[in-house]
Amino acid sequence: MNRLFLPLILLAAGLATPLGATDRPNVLMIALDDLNDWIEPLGGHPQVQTPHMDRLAARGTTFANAHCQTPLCNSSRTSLMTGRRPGTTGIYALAPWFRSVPNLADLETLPQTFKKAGYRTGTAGKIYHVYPPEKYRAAEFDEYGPPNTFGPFPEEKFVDTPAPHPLVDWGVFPETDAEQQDYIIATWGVEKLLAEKDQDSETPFFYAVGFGRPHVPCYASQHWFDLYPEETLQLPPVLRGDREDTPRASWHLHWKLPEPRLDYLEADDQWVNLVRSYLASISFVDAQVGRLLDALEASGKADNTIVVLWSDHGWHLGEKRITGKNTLWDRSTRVPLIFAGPEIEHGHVTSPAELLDIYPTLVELARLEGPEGLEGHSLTPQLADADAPRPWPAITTHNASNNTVRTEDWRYIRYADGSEELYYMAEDPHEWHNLADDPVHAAKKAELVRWIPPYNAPPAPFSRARLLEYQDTRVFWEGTEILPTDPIPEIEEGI
Ligand SMILES: [Ca+2]
Ligand SMILES: [Ca+2]
Repeated sequence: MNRLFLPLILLAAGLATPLGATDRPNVLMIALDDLNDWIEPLGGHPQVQTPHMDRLAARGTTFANAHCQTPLCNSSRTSLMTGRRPGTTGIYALAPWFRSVPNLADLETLPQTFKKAGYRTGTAGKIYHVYPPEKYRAAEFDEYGPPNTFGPFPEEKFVDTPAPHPLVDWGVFPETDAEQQDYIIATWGVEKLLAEKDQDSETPFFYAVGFGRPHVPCYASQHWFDLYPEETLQLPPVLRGDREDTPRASWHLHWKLPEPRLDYLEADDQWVNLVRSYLASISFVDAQVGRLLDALEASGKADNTIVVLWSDHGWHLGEKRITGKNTLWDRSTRVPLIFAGPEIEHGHVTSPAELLDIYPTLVELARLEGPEGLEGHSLTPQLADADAPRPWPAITTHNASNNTVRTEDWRYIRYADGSEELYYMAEDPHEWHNLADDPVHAAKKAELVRWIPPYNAPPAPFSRARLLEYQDTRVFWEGTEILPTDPIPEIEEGI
């Protein structure tokens, strides 16, 4: 019998027996921030160079149709770490920290499940949006390394973007990789892994290392820019007038952002520079992933360590006339998701997967018992056989009642005001042609509508930053009403 299916049967029979502590696999979780599908295993950009994520994919399973549950840092990470949908918790925005919300305060999280089972847990960098407030910190992980800072920063911003946000910047900086906070974060991981070599511990480890790149500022040293010569750089494909068939509600999701619109990038001749800087940042952070993988191999523990690599959501670089996240299209929802390690075959899965699935998958691989109420589905069938059937689509929510359903070939979006989009991804991978009003596709639309969550919780108390609320027919962006006649910022009102 395939060992993988044994625990399923045991679980089904209610007889799950945890493995002995020493038999359990270790876990190395690697998180990227704002990394879209521009990695070699996903082919989102034809020129991107990510040899280390590629080598991880070469010994594991890549989920090529994986999607975040919400395209924003805090909410996506809260969903992944609690195993709950944003529409269940009401965490949609950049704040609050979920434990400050009374009905969420006691949720068991992914590291807690492992900690409870006797794992040694540690983290560095960006796993949650920021490190938990001091009083909650010890309950999440045993040990904390250096935090994410997105630094270092030059004395002045390089690019004069319309919103003077200090993080929204890009260019060649600093002089050496070793100055970057992500390098320092990786070093912590390297040291922890190398120490495992001489560690005679009877308990396995759960280490979570989260990088800040390629989230803005897209700073990387010159040698990473040299990988992407300006003269041959390919810009992402953009259809002029693409937004003419998307409803106004699609603009509400990213009404006013620190990230600039494509109009600005073109007017200020920054499009090539941003794309190049984003690619350079990706290759830099890929090298930090490589340092962790090298250390894992040197530790002698690679054969008994599950590696899972993910990004919290994607990022637009001009597509649909914007940069940044905060959309329900593939550019914003599609993410890298790669598993490697014991009981994981080499595979490329094209059926949908969700970041929400990471929690139940790791729990099952480690033969642990997760808490009640996890909303994802274990991916172990696909880790054993990439073609294993999967009946569920990927669902992404951005602020209450804006939901999208992604299957292998289709995407359906329904916004809070009832307006819709429908794309045949198999033939229209850039989501250029909205078919929602085409009667030819009425039956397909009806089939997809059934997956839209029937209820999205209202925003949790203290929600703020990137918060969109509908009150009857009135619309509020970060607390300020959007009137039906208001010009779309930086689009209809000029830059
Ligand atoms: Ca993010
Ligand atoms: Ca269009």
